[in-house]
Amino acid sequence: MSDTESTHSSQRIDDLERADDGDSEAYTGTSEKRREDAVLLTGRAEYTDDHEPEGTVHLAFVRSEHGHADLEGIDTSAADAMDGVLGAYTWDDIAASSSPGRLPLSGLERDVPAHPVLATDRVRYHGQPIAVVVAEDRYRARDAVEAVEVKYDPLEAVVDPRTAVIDSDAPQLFEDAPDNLAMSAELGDAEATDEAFANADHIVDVDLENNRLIPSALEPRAAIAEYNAEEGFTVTMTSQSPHGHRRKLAHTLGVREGEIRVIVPHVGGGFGHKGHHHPGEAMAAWCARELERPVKWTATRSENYLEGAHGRDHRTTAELALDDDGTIRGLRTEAYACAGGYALGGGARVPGWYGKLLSSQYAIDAIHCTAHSVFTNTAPIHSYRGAGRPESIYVTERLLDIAASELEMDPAELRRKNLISSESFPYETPVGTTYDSGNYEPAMEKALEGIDYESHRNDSDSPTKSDDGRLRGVGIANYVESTGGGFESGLVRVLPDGDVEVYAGTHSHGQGHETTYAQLVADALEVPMDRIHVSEGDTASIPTGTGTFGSRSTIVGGNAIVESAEKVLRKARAFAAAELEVDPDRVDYADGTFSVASDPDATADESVSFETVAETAYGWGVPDGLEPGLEATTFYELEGTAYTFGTHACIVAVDPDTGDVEIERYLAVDDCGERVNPMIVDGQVHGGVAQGIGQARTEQVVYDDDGTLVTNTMDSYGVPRAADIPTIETDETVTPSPLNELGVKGIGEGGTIAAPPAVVNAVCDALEVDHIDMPLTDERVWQRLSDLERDE
Ligand code: MCN
Repeated sequence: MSDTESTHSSQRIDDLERADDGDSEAYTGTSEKRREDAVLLTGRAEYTDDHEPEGTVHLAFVRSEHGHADLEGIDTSAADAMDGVLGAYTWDDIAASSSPGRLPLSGLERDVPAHPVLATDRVRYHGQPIAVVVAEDRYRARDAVEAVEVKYDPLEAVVDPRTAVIDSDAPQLFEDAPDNLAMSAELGDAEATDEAFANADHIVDVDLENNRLIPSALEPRAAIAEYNAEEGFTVTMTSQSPHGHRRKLAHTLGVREGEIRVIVPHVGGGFGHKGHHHPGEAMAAWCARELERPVKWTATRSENYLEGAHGRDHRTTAELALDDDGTIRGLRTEAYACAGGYALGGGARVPGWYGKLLSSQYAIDAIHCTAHSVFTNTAPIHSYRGAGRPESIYVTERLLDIAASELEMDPAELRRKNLISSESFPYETPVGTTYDSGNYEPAMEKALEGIDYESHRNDSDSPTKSDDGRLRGVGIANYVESTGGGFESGLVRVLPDGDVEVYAGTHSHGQGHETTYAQLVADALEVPMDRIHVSEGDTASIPTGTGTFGSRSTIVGGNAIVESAEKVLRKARAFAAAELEVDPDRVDYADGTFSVASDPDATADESVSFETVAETAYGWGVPDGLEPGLEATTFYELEGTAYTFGTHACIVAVDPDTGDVEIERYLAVDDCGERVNPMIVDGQVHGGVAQGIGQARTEQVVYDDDGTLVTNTMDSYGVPRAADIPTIETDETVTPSPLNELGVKGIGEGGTIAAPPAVVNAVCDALEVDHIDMPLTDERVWQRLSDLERDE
């Protein structure tokens, strides 16, 4: 695949359609229209809340009004007595049942209790579930919630992770987690880093906050659970990982995985938080068993905000050591990362991954990173699009700009000087990460040229500086993104008429797997794409799976299904060989037809079609030595991690009177190896960049000192609006990953990683300041400009 022309968001989709020149051109690498979009765009797609089996009743939560409090009593009697209420339950009911009632917890050093589905005797964050009521309809359920009386004894709260550790008077959330530490992780070589700093000509530093975010998927979390003693549980729910949720539900309910079937219909966005296990789905299932009625729970937007896993929330001090000529010698960071009131799954371990990308695209002699994961009276934190990678790249890319200013060097030149050279791959960084492949300079040069960097930076006559009274700035950010990880299952089944079913353990919630996987399998089997039917989202259709997160579906799921297709084709070849009465290695296959290889005397009937082979495979006369059937399942495990990379660049104009920041241009140059569907890749970049701009400009979760969530609606939490997002221009380079046959890497999170530093670097350039913390709201930028004026 070669480099393509830049595309941008306003380009018509028709232009991107696969050129139909009649040749049997591969589907992979072409911008096939997303086949899933017809139902999504015409409102025919079924989401979890659309599913309502007969007899469904509705569950609503009583949630903590305090950030930190002891529970002195819960009275559900008035709610219980209300018309249409079937039951009201508290932790005492869970404790008296066969279910452990605690969400799974992994990898912590401290012996702290896991998140209970309903609070036991203390609440540790605003919105923590305390009780549930189930009623005939959702309105009565909500009314009944109001009738539950909870007596609290409020406690002092702590919401800032650094304060929670270093302030000896800070309230302690758990007895067995002294200083509120969930865990501390260290990466790199402290001694070597100290030495690098001791010998360096310059040291620059920054103290920064990576602002706390709330994933704002269009569809809130929801679950509907059905139960009967014969078949066990069927839980239809919003999930990024159907098999993962089955495993987690089994843990929380105290049943075997085989007793649960998880079905996941269309999902309206996830961004990480639908991969985690929350009390909602567990309580719906628990109540379904208790009441023997289908129980539905659908979060309101505010509930999603109160208790959906949040993201980021790091306080970091970081230092960079350099020589006079700009050679980077060392990098040192200490981060305090919020875990929330409870650790959710492996969420409290996210800061442990954080340091692994601190090297970004640069050859740095020594790095040392300490990261603390800290309990505070806030909603649990887990992975949100990027999960650790945006936090680390932001630190390094901010330090680079601060260093460039200190050394009076051009920020692009400083980056160029320190890039890991293309001959150095695989490259091991000082924090123990091995980058599989990379060629950083061409992507960076493309971005610089594309954004017209030189004229913005150096041409004093350029009209771009301040011809309309606004302050112009240009910012660039290089990034790497770890993608892949773990195993994935992929099943390919050829039906007797030659149609092909594909099942994967991943679950698309906007990424277009139905199209992408069909492209891959159609190419592997050399059959038309419309004969491929892709399914995800039912634990009954495939033994197990891992799920969609970590930008892993294309690289791990894609390779799993392609390997299964190859196995199927090998078997089909054996059937064809028996039919043609030759050895399998004498059988050629092209475009759906098997024929005898290079036999000059071969006649037309010495060929057999894919359909005929499929029919034979399931028919009465299966040739001797062959088992009937034409299907294969692969559990594909990716050895290592594939590192996507790129450079994003933008131009901003800041109004000095109002602080308004307009992003005048944004260009993303990304390299995710081979692209299966370039249009979807562009879409992924657009979405990620929009979220990254949201973090840079408008999004900030605010808790008050008592631990009350202030930003609990879309009115108060700054999800970016369409007008905040500029036209996003995209371009690419292609450096295949050597770790997998397809040469692909993931792309799902690159935008959220690169956009925050690109935008902040541009605004800092415009204002001629070293650093401003995100989000760069108009008010914050205006304030900074006023402070600068006052200091002059
Ligand atoms: N792709 C490709 N070639 C590649 C890599 C990817 O063509 N080399 C295309 C494929 O069409 C694929 C899509 O890009 O379907 C995304 O692939 P991949 O990078 O493998 O990411 P995943 O499918 O595993 O998706 C996960 C990733 C993550 S971690 C988050 S969070 C996220 C994201 O994707 N959440 C999303 N993108 C999202 N997009 C939407 N619309 N909604 C979300 O919630």
